[in-house]
Amino acid sequence: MASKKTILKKIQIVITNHFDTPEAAFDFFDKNGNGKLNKKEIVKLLKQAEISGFIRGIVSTKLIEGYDKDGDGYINWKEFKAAVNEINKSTK
Ligand SMILES: [Ca+2]
Ligand SMILES: [Ca+2]
Repeated sequence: MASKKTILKKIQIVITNHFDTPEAAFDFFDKNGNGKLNKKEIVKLLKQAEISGFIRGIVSTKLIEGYDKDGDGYINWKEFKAAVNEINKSTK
């Protein structure tokens, strides 16, 4: 199974290589435009990041658990930005 670091690296690549800014990535994956990413939208991001379909479900759950600071079950822009910063640090 892919390590956490490999997964985060792939997410980072999608965000940095396919979008000009993290804002653009967030807006793109926020398909219903409600200003937060739900599990389904995060799974789409993971698909784009070429994370194996077998682990997308569990990885999206872990990401929400790890980065959903206000505990509403969604990743809002502030939480997404913090996650991106953390990922950038951890993959250096
Ligand atoms: Ca959304
Ligand atoms: Ca949240």
